[in-house]
Amino acid sequence: MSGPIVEAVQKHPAPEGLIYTYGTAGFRTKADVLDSVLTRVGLVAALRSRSLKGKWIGVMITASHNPPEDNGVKLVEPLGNMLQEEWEVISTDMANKVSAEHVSKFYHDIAAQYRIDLETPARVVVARDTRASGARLLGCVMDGLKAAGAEVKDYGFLTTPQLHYMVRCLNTEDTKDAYGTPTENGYYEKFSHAFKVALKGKKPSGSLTVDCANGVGGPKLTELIKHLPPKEEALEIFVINDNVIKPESLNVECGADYVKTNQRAPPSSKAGAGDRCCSLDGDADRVVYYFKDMNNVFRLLDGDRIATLVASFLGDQIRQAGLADSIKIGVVQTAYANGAATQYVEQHLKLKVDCTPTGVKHLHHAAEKLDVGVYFEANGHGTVIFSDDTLETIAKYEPKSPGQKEALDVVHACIDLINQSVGDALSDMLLVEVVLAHKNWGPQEWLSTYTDLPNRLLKVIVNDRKIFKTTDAERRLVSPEGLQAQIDKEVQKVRQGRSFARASGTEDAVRVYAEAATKAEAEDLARKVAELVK
Ligand code: 16G
Ligand code: ZN
Repeated sequence: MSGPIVEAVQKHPAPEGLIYTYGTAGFRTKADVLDSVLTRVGLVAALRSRSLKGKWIGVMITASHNPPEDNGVKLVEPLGNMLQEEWEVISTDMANKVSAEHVSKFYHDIAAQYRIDLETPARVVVARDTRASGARLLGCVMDGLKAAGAEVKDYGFLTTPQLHYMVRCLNTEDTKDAYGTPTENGYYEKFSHAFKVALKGKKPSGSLTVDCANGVGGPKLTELIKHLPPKEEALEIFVINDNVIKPESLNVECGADYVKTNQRAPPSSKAGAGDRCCSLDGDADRVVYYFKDMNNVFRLLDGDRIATLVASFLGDQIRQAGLADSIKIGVVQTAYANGAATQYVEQHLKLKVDCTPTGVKHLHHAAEKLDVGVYFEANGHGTVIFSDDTLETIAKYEPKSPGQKEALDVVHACIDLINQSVGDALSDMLLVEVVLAHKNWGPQEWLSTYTDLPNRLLKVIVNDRKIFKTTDAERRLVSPEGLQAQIDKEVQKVRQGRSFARASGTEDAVRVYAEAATKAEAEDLARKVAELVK
């Protein structure tokens, strides 16, 4: 067998004995064993586009918060969503075909099975983060795309959410759902304009220090700032950890994952007590806030806090606009959400909470079923999505007073400000700033809304993590048999106890989470459950 596909695949041979999986965030591993995967992903992207009659499909080359020597790739569906599950399986199968002949045969088999006309145009958008391996891996994807005869738009460096934005814009251009102009400038214009309108002349207090994890978010934020209103009128932003010239510094002692995991600010941060700070991750799809309180104690405002802040604000604005009867807000969390956050949403905000398994796609799907779905993982991944019916209700609504109109204007601006295609650290950050400005809050007021239950997260290395099977949004184990009953027994021994164990989707380990009324009880519970899991 020969032909362009066989040739492209032969150029990037698969390492022996490795098995790849398209996991919760695509393929992700050490960059030096990814060449063959990237070429095969190019082929799958072209097939996926053809299966959707030539709609644009996105390919993002990134390993997010992973160390600099890692890399990865994920595919983006036409409206900016994560890849459909069926195609995750196809991607995994394709990545594990070793010989070029098998790859080519599988390519044609999939085309036959899904009745994909290989003459249909295939359109694919690619972008990458700032990792040193990115250029080489881009070449591997390109070889796959070229071999499959796809039309390619290469945007160079983008944040992951910017790539999702481009895909959605390209597929909605010239339709009634047009999302924006598919250029970097279009992105900055859209979000900066919405920010200005949403602020309604209010000025966020103090300044904001943004740690960019030495990743692609740094230069992109610097660009965005050029489009924002001048600092005298709106927000003063200090950009730190934006060194992309030294790719080995990516995510090292900085970034959202470092801050959330270590519960401390990046050592490079010079922010003083009470100064508002936030950290993006390596591809800028995650954000967490934090500050030092008056006693110089580090205080984290994580994804749970962003969700509660935003849900309460949107709830207020929708009520003030007179739309509370027709639009219901819901919050989607995972089992990692702090019990105090869940209680605050249910009992104080009186909103519905759904719990889903870990991973953005699960939260996104659950949020799609709501009028307004506010979804965030505690680690800072998240966004807000508005259903089509809700958008129509809002568009048609005629306010009955100046107060209603004012609130309605804010809701409109928030819809534009929130990246509807995927969680976007830059857009989420601007949204938080808008809410704080409207509430006239600093980080301390935000923190005071509720008190987190002390908690502990442990990573347990086990022989075979696949035996850990869960139910009830990962909150209960069904296998190994009997283990859940033992965990329940330990949970009952502490006050306000809650604990669960689940196999990680990104590492070869089981994660154990525990929370309780006191730090000592939470830590003790986590340790006991970890012992049971071992
Ligand atoms: C991936 C997920 C993230 C999730 C994390 C959990 C996406 C884009 N990313 O990074 O949402 O929190 O996995 O990792 O879905 P774990 O399974 O190792 O705990
Ligand atoms: Zn990320």
